[in-house]
Amino acid sequence: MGIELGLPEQFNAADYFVDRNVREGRADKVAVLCEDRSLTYGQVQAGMNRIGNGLKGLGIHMEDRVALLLLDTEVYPQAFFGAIKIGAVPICLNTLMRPKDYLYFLNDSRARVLIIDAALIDVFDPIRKDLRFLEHTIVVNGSAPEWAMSFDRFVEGKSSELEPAPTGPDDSCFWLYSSGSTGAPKGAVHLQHDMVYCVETYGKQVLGVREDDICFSAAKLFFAYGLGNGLYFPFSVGATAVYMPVRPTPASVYETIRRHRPTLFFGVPTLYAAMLQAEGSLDGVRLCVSAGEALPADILRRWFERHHVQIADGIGSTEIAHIFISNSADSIKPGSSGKVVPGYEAKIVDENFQEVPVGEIGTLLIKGDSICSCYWNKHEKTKSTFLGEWINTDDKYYRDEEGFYYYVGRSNDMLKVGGIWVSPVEVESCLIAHPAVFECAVVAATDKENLVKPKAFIVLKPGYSPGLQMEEELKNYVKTQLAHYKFPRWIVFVDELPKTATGKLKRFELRGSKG
Ligand code: 3UK
Repeated sequence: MGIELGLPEQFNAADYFVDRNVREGRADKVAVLCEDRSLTYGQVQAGMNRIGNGLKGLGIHMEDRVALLLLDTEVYPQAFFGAIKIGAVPICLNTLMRPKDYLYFLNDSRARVLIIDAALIDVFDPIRKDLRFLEHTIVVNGSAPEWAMSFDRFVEGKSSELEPAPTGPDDSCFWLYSSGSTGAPKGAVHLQHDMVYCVETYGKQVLGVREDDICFSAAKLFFAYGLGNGLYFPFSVGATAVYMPVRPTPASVYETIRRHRPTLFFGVPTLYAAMLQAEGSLDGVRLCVSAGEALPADILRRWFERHHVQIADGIGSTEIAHIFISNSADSIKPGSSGKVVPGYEAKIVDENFQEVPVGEIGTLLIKGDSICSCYWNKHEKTKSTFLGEWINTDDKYYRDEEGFYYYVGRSNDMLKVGGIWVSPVEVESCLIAHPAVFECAVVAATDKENLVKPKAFIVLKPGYSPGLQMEEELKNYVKTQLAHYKFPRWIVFVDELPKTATGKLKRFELRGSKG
C-alpha cells in the first residue's frame, strides 16, 4: 500500500533536507566528509544559500533548469539544493559521457546554467558553439577558462541567508536522464515529494538509516542510486555522507572505507566482484547494498564469507528514483531482488496486462509515489511507460511463494554494464561507421564472474582480415567514439549474422554466450 507523507501545501525539498537539520540542532554535525575536508550542516546550508543567491543574481527563476556536471565533492549537495531552494530544477548529468551527449542534454533540457567541475571542462570545447540555450557556465573546484565564470566570482558578495521558494510537494524538483535501447535519452522529471517518499519507504524501512550512520556510495551522485545513497538518505536524518571524487577502484574504495569508516556501503555488482580480488577490509560497515544490475548469488556468498557483512541486493530505477524491491539485513535470498519495499506495490503481468501466477515470468509493473511525473518533452514514451498509477519497468520477473522477486532479463535489448545502461544499437551504429565493418550485432555476454558485458559479432568488408590486430583496432575505435564502458569486451568475426526470413537480426541466437 502507498503511504501518506502529509507534507504541507508549501514544501521545498532543500528546506526539508538541509535547513531542517540546522533547525533541529545539527548545525555543527558533520554532513560531508570528502578526502581531508569535512563540512557541517551549518556550512552546507550557508554554501547552498550562497549558490541559490548566486543563481538568483544571474536571473534564474523558479522552474528554470540548472545542469550539474560535477564530481562527487562537497559542492554537490550545495549546488543541488541551492538550485532547489530557489525553485529551480537541477539536472544531475553523468560525468562519463562524450561531448555530443552533453550537447543533447543541454539543448534538450534548455538548462540556462551549467555548474561544472574544473576537471571536466574540456568536454565542452567541441560543443560550445552548438549550445542553443545555455547562458552561463560556472566552474567549481578549479580555475575557469576565459569564457566561463569562476565560482568565486559567482558567489562574491552573496548572502548566506535565503528563504526557500514557495514550491509545493508536486512542483518539479530535479531531473535525471535515463537512456533507452533506441532513441535519445529521456529526462525523468521528479517532483519535490519524491525524495521524501524514498526516505520514508526504502530509506527508513529497509536501510534503517539513522543519525549516527556514515553513508559511502561508490556509485556516483549523478546516478539516481548514488543520489539517494550519498545525499538524501543521510541528509534525511542528519547522518554523514562520504564523497570520493576519484574513480571507484577496489584500492580507492577500500582506502576510503579505511579512512572514513562508513556504516553503510553502496556499490554495484562489478565493483563487489573486483573488490573480492583485492586486499582490504570493511571495518565498521554494518550493511552493504547492491543495485543497478542483478547481484550473482556467488558474489554475495563469497563476500559474506570474507567480510561477514551482508549485501542487500535491490532493484531501483531512474524513473522511480530509488529502490522498490529489495532484500534487507534480516531477509536475504541470494540471487533474488528481495521483496516489495513497504510503500510500493508490484504486479507481474502478461502481454494483456493480466497478472500471472506465482512462479511464472512476466513484465514487472510498480506503483508508488516516487515515480517521476513524465519524461520531459517525450509524450509518446511517457504514455507507454506511465500507466496511470503504475509504471512499466520493462523488466522480466517472477515471484516465489514467499514473495521474493527474481530478475530474469529485460523486455528490450538494453544491457546493464557495471550498473550503467548500454544500448546495443548505439554500439552497433558506432562499429558500423568503421571502414572495415560490413555488418555487426552487439549482445550481452557474461564474464567469469557472471556479470554482463557487451560482445560484438562482426562481418568484415572484403579486403579486411580478422585477427587480434583488427580486434584491438575496433575496441579502441569504440572507446574513442563512445563512453568508455560501452566498448565490446569480446569480438567474434563471423561470415554472416543469423537473420529471420524478413532480414531481421535474430539477436536471441547470439545472446547468452560466455565471453
Ligand atoms: C536494472 C536491476 C536486476 C533493471 C537504480 C537503484 O539502476 C538503477 O536505475 P537505472 O534507471 O536502471 C534501472 C534498471 O536497471 N536493475 C537495477 N537494479 C537491479 N536488475 N537487479 C537489480 N538489483 O533493468 C531496472 O529496470 O539506471 C538502482 C536505485 C536507483 C536506481 N535508479
